Amino acid sequence: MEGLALATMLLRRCGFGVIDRAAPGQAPATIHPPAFCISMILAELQELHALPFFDLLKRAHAVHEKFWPEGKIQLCTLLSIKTGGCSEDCAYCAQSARYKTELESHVLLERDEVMTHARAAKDSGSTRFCMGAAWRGVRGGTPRFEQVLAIVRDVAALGMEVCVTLGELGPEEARQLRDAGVTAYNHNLDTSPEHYPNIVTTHTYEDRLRTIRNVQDAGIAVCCGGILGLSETITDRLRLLEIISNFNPQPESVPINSLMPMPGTPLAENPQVDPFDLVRMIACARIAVPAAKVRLSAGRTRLSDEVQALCFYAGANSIFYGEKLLTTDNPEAAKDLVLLAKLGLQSLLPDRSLEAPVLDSGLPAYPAPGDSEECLLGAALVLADDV
Ligand code: SAM
Ligand code: DTB
Ligand code: SF4
Repeated sequence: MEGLALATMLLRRCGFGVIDRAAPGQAPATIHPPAFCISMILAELQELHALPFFDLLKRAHAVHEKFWPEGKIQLCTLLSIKTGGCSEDCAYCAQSARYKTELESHVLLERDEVMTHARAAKDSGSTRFCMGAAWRGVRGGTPRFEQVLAIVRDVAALGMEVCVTLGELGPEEARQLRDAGVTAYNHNLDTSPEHYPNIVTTHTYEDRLRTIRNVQDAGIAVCCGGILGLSETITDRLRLLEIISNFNPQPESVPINSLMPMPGTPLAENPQVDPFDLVRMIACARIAVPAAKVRLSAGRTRLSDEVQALCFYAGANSIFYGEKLLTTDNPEAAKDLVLLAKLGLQSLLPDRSLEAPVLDSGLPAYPAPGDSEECLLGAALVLADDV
């Protein structure tokens, strides 16, 4: 890492913001109460992750109590507005056109159909409506992007928070989405930069970071997280958190997905992640990005109520709610309501005025401002492959 970048990371502290530094290559001697940390480096995260389970949980819960109202969980509903036929080769994804999966593809849904789902989500108590499209990215001026903008305007008018995940975006597309009423843009980094090329070869980590920068610049809240179970190491998981923790501005939410193994994809036979490792990841995310909502995302159908309760204690304060994710199953809404009631948890109210986290102007933006022309070119090159 460049000296300046490292110095920046070390400086990005708030509150009592000081860490006892050890010699290069060694873990710091002490970590001050993590609630005061705004950005973290790998060594700190490794030290946290290695703590005895309950010590880590206690630390994470203390951070949670400082930053978030106790007992509130955000309920988000997902809808796949364009399914399958994607040009990309993400090894976990059933929507890639490169794998022979059992998925039924569909073109971009009509506005009315999306609105029926959005109203139902609102009526069921969901406060955020997240729309996903199996595209490498979108380009302004195309009919399908115009259709997405029209859908966003209508959903926003319902008073729900509106999140979209459409793949790669240029600066202009990001601005148009913001003007249409998008409150958050989901773009996951999924794993470490080191492991990413083992999972995806059709776009790069840099491409992902550039889109995130464009979203930040447009003043849209960034939702950025990852997936556990991609044959990654613990270091890969913590590198992901290190990078997200050093975003400037930091993300508004961090989804932690567990791989849903999809028949036909290269990762179809990957084993389930140890639930204790999932809880540890949630706890580290809570400490690394204290002001972000940490979303316990894909994979809840394979978790017991007790493990989910541990995740909430460790700092998860958002879930996908409703029986479907994009293409896979999620717990029944009624089952989730019973669980939340048992735990005394209530729904977090929607915040349509959701202000994107602001840039700390005393420090460099991160991801670094990219070359927007390159970004648009990148999108234009491959969009034609999506069906
Ligand atoms: N195409 C866009 C993109 O890649 O950003 C948006 C849709 S993509 C399906 C959104 C996210 O869903 C991925 O980044 C990944 O984190 C998650 N995801 C996809 N398939 C998954 C699976 N089988 N298990 C867990 N998470 C998955
Ligand atoms: C995120 O991090 N998880 C959601 C949402 N963002 C778009 C997607 C999960 C997808 C799980 C697999 C599927 O349903 O296809
Ligand atoms: Fe799936 Fe998104 Fe990758 Fe396409 S870009 S294969 S939809 S994760």
